[in-house]
Amino acid sequence: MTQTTPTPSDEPGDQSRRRFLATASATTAGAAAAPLLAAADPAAAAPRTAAQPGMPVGKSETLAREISVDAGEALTTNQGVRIADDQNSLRLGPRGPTLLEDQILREKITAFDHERIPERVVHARGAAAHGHFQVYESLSGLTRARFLTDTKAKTPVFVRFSTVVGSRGSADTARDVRGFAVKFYTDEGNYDLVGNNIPVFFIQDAIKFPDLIHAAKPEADKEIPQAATAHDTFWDFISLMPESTHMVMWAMSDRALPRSYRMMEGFGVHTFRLTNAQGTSRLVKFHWKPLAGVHGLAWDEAQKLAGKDPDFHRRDLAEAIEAGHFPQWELGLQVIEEADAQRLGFDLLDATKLIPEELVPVKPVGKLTLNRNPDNYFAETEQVAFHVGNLVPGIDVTEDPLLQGRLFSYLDTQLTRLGGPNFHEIPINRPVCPFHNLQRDGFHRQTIAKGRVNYEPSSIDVPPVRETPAERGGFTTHPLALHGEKLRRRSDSFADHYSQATLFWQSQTAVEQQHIVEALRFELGKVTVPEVRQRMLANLVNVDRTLASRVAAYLGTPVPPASPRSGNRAYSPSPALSMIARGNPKSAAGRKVAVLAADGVDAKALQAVKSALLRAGLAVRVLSSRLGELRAADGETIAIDDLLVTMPSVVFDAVFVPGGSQSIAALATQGDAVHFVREAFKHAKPIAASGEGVAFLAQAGVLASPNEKPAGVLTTAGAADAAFAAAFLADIAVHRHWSRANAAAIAA
Ligand code: HDE
Repeated sequence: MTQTTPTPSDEPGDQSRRRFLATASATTAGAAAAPLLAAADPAAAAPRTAAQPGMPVGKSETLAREISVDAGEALTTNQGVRIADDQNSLRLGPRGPTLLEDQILREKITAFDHERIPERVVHARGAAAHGHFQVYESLSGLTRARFLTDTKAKTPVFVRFSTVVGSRGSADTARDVRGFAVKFYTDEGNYDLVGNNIPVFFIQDAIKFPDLIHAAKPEADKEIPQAATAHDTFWDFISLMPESTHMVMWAMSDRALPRSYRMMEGFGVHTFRLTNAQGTSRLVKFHWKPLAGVHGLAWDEAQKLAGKDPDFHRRDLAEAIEAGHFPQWELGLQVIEEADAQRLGFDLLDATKLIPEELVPVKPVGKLTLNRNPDNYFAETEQVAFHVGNLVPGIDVTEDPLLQGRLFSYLDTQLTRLGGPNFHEIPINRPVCPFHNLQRDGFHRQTIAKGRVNYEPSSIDVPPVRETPAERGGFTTHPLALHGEKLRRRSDSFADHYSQATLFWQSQTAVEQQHIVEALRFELGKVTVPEVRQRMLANLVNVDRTLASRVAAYLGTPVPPASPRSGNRAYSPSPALSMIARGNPKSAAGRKVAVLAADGVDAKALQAVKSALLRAGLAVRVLSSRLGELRAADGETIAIDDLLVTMPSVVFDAVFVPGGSQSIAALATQGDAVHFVREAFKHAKPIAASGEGVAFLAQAGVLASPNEKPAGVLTTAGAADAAFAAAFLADIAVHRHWSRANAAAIAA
């Protein structure tokens, strides 16, 4: 081994370093912490950085050591032994080889080597939060689940949102389905509602799930592309699986580009069963309706966000909770008597079908509030284990062949992902009610079970473990008479693959239809195999001929004849399926607004709008070309929150440009500022400008002239007063002003 020449050190030596450390510990938090440590253990009061007795302190130690102070908890090994030196491994002489004997180094490196656990095979990238759920009125007529019957119960929950296809390090804003998994820690055990933000699924039978995911994930030879469905293998599979067409329509809509986890619906997807104390069973579909409304991003924006802020959704969730803007959803139920299920005209066991809300209304039954961010991503968000089989008495499954496969899959995957059968003992997965059984041992067992009896029945166990009859709260499966041959066959009632895809298409507004066409243009435009494109177009003809011809026009190909189909049920359009037509609460709370400013800004205008927005529960950031403070036209100083270059327009919902001739003259010379408003305009975002700010919008090409009034662009030559701020808030509540005629022509 070649020895390197020691770096000449300009350090004055060990003595002065010790003096530095002594001063640091006396003048920093260490001074306050020392008595506490001393009270617990006099030995702990010694500076943590002091060398072990007999161990010389080297001359080239790291800065980390120099700035460490004698505060906080003692650093120890996993055996609780205090560590005197966490900067140097043990070696033979200061320049000699490291000794294998160094148990501290080995323990630390070994732990590090094993930090990663297998990521989820799907839904690998997620973000989560804690909160609670409370039912509005007792649902005892429907279910005996206590968290749905006891109106006083504030059931703790942990909710994990996710993308499906991308790996753990992929971007949040990929075009994808979002997972919406809720763990209810009820006093009768954990109940998991493991849903998505799209109410139907791509496939009908679990046996096709590995194929679907293989096709959607990066292609097997080059592992390209990451977190994207726009590639040959996905569309090859989809084009050959007509049952996927309905969900594909959703995935091509703005539902697959949520503005925020806080602004998307959730669905249990499958039909489940609710059973009451009398044993009556009814079929149910679960919905989550966000109180902040359902809103999406523009596709161009989503792609740019993937580079500029790949953590956009997880940051948004964490920041909203930190700011006290707690995300909330209502739990909604669509309840169907078993006898009525036959009359719907489709099969409720088919996960590619939804029940239009106009046919069976969604009844709001309770509220979910997320109010606490996790303390540790790995311990909570990564280690949480959801399972559709985590059921409580009063909620049961149906024979949906997709759901049946899931009942096997979740526990199975978690055995590997979490390293053995005891992951229910990990704090985030533990029930909050007592749990006790005769399962024993295995990797990572935490519980120390007492006594010699680990079987049942037993006459020597005092008190013995016992079952709980249904009437006292034990879980029972709803009894069902099922008859049939053993076979591999799909029910004929699952055969209609297009009627609900047509329903979805026809329920969208013109703008939303255009976005679907553009999404298909992008996705199929990335497909390199012409036959796959043709097959997809032939399927789209079955959805709607105009849709197929609009996509075909972009692909430069004639519309092929329709692919074969079976079944054709007519539906009336369902406004509830449209993000726009369904209507949204007229509130701008929880949105994020940028203010563009430079020295000489009109402070009055800036402050008037800013304080009105803050009062309405929005986040406001003042952006400039540098950090520090701005000197306003009237001499006031205004704190700058962020640099223009670090916070581009895509991370905001709206932008305000206050006047002030010097400020506007400066902004006009800054490409970042000009690009900011052009891009916000292109993405249909609300824009407001006052005074000289109006001319800036015209210079940037957002307005053809200062007098033009495109949708969602609010201007005033006069004062930015309370009425102006109120009008801006109303524009923000609309979210996006898609009707802007010339937005697509804007180069940004
Ligand atoms: Fe999942 N799914 N899934 N899935 N799923 C997983 O479980 C699976 C399906 C959903 O935040 C995995 O622990 C099969 C539908 C969510 O931790 C795995 C089938 C719906 C999450 C699995 C489906 C979902 C998962 C991966 C077809 C909406 C993330 C790691 C039969 C109702 C949960 C894990 C979290 C995760 C299997 C279909 C939702 C492999 C076999 C339909 C939200 O077990």
